[in-house]
Amino acid sequence: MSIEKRKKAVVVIPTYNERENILPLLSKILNLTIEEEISILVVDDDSPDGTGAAVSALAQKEKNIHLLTRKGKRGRGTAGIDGFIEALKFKPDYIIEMDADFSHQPEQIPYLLNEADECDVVIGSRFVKGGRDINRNIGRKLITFLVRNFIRFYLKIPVKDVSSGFRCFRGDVLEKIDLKSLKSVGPSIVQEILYKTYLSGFRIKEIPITFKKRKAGKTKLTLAVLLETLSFNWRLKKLWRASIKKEET
Ligand SMILES: Nc1nc2c(ncn2[C@@H]2O[C@H](COP(=O)(O)OP(=O)(O)OP(=O)(O)O)[C@@H](O)[C@H]2O)c(=O)[nH]1
Ligand SMILES: [Mg+2]
Repeated sequence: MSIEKRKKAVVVIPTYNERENILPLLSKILNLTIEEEISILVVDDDSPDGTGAAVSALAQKEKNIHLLTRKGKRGRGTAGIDGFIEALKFKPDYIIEMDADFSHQPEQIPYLLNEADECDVVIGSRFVKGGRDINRNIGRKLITFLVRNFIRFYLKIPVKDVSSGFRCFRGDVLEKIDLKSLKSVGPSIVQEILYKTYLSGFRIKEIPITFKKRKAGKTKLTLAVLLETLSFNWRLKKLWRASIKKEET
């Protein structure tokens, strides 16, 4: 009788001051009933509120919890890149990324994994049929609407939710896109990876998710971060179109 090996999934969660959210979130993920063997990698930028210390204490007891602490290197973008590079060392079949603040529902991780054999990247989307964006104020919804349409039509990515940070990649996709070459420091990393995977010809699928307002703690999205994200997206077209064409010749 042959015993089939369980596939491996690593969930990468960037954190900065998420002390109130992180332990309940980790517990929910660990208690999911799924076929895959799941590990969680928290990428914490030495949060002053002790997020890293809380995760570190749990990691002593739970072998599937891992912590990457970065000192003096703030940024959602570089945290994502470093997290993916570290996650690839686990030789995973799948890598999932999600926020720590319960905007992304841990119960929906199995839906992402279910689709991951049919394509290369599965995006948890608010804007396909069945997707929802609830409890957020009208101002945030308006910003999301404007940013998403600007990026979608400017970069011409045929994806409805280009700023979704709840996604599942097949491990080999992230091996192939050369993570070290990515340039984003802030949240534009979400679009930079999406754009690069799209230009590289990977198959992308969107499935509906429910996105909610953060449960506790404060947003890190300031006006400065928003403007930096927009200006970086403006540069993305030149940056990656040119370099991918060069690789092909
Ligand atoms: N490691 C690290 N994580 C970060 C940094 N900035 C944000 N994050 C994390 O990235 C995720 C998304 O950040 P949020 O502040 O929730 O940004 P947002 O989702 O656009 O805004 P809100 O949900 O309204 O707060 C969260 O898990 C944050 O803790 C950072 O500089 N370093
Ligand atoms: Mg959030």
